[in-house]
Amino acid sequence: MSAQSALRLPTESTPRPLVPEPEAVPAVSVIVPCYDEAEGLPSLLARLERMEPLGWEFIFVDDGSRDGTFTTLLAAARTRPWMRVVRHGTNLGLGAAMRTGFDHARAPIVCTLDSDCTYLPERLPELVRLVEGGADIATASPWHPDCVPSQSGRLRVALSRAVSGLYKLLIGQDVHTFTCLCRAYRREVLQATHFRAAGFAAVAELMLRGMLNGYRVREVPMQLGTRQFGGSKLKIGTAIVSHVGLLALTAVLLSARWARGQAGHRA
Ligand SMILES: Nc1nc2c(ncn2[C@@H]2O[C@H](COP(=O)(O)OP(=O)(O)O)[C@@H](O)[C@H]2O)c(=O)[nH]1
Ligand SMILES: [Mg+2]
Repeated sequence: MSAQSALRLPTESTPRPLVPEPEAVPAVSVIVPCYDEAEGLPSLLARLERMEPLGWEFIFVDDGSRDGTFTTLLAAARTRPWMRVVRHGTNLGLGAAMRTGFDHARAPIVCTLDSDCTYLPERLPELVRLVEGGADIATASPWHPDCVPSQSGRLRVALSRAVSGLYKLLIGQDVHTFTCLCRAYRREVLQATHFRAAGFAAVAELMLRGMLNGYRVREVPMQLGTRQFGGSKLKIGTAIVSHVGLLALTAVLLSARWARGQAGHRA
């Protein structure tokens, strides 16, 4: 891509990288989905700047933000070679942004990170180490029994906790948090695990489908912090409907697997 085309602002909804790709493949790609996060970006970027010695790449997916998110990201990327910026022309949702980010990730380990610093970016290396040590997926886990309770909004926390409890019950594995975006994945997991949800439910769907494919999940107890800038983009009603659908889908997939097992025994 020429420098000129790399800096032209896109108008269409097809995402494309806006910063030329450096040659070397990094050890870790971190996908940071952003929607109307202009207020908090300077603080996030200052923290990520201090992680530069790790040599990781950070791919920001701006999802049709209506504030200054995209221009802030573009301006920052001009002087930060570790940053790449991709944009959806319109808001397509968190799940769509994750898929776009994964399509652009080049490293053998791929992380996702909230842009609002409610999980400390500095703790990502703990998740990466678990994947390097053999885990397929490593997730921050605010609902782990060893974790300090969160001080965040009560309804938001109760919903996320309850949903994770139901997924745990259904899937029958000792994993406590299914809804946390702060994760690390072995690249192959993402290549083999397709998820369809467009919005927030994609985070749980990817984990559940991965587990149903037999991938091993490890958790790091990590406290969910309080948002310092802007507001949550989660719409509680939409999230409940999506999770009910996903619970039903998981039950169907588990029954189908059980039926296949029974047929295998009889054959
Ligand atoms: N790309 C993209 N990111 C989103 C969207 N909605 C939320 N996010 C990002 O996903 C992360 C979590 O969202 P947030 O609003 O903090 O949800 P909460 O932590 O569940 O309250 C943040 O980095 C948001 O900017 C979206 O529609 N598209
Ligand atoms: Mg948040």
